[in-house]
Amino acid sequence: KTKRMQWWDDATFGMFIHWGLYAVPAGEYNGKGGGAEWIMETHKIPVSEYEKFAKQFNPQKFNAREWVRIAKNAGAKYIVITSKHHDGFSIWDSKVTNYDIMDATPFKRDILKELAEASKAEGIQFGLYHSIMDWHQPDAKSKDYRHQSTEKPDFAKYREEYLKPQLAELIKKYNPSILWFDGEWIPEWTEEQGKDLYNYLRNLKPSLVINNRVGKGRGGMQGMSKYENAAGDFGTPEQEILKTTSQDYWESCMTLNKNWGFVKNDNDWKSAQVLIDNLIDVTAKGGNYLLNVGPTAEGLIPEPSVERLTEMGNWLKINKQA
Ligand code: FUL
Repeated sequence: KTKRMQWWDDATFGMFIHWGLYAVPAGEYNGKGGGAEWIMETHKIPVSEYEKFAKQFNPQKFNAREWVRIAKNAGAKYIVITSKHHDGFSIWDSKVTNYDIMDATPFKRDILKELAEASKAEGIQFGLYHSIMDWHQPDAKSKDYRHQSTEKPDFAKYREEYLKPQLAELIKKYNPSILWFDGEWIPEWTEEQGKDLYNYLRNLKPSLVINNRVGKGRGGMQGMSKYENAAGDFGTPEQEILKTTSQDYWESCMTLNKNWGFVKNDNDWKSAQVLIDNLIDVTAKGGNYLLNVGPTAEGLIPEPSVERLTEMGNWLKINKQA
């Protein structure tokens, strides 16, 4: 166990936020259901069509301070928000692309700046989820997801001239405590590239905490390293909790209903009791619990999510854990 990881290890509970253009279709395209943050792929929506959601993204009810307070009130010690999901859209003022919140939407407010400032003010650690896979950048097109175009992608160019500059920008502008990678399973990405990226980022900010999906080390949804010295600081079991205690750092990420991104018809909420039991289970086994909310295109965290998070916070307060 290292000093750098101490705060993260102690934190135990975090709030995940999946928010982007996919909140506009909200799980339905051309009258057909299916897909949340994956909707672009699920319905094979062409890039030029998907881009149109940007013009409709105008979340006037977004209040960064409110969101951070919801996390804090739940007893969460950190938040992790999607700076860029697989759809490739950047929810901050990026100088590397025009496919971002300032240039492509009527909203024109830097979401990450507002959230980073609110987190700092409320004493909450700020983290960013960033997808390596990118369905929008022509050079990033993976051979596993190339139905949408006939271009000849140059993945190394994307990595060096787009992915890395964006990450450097994020570190410089918003000083995140955590970088949470994903979309590493595409064949173009290798463990070696993961290690290189990990070192590059730690060099820019030595105290950074980075998940294991920066490399190819995770073994399935259980998310723990499948080999020695895999890149990254912690394992990422998804929608499940380890069966036994582990000495390795790990964090179980989970949805409150069925989906990560907002889906208007998803009312399949876990009960507060189940969520509290999960938190106890994870904590007892030495892990962290990263519980997800999927805000709406208006900028609101759905009420059923807020209710459950509030109940968790109340339980933690009664038990003097928060
Ligand atoms: C997965 C992604 O593909 C999902 O969209 C989500 O972000 C989840 C946390 O990780 O691998």
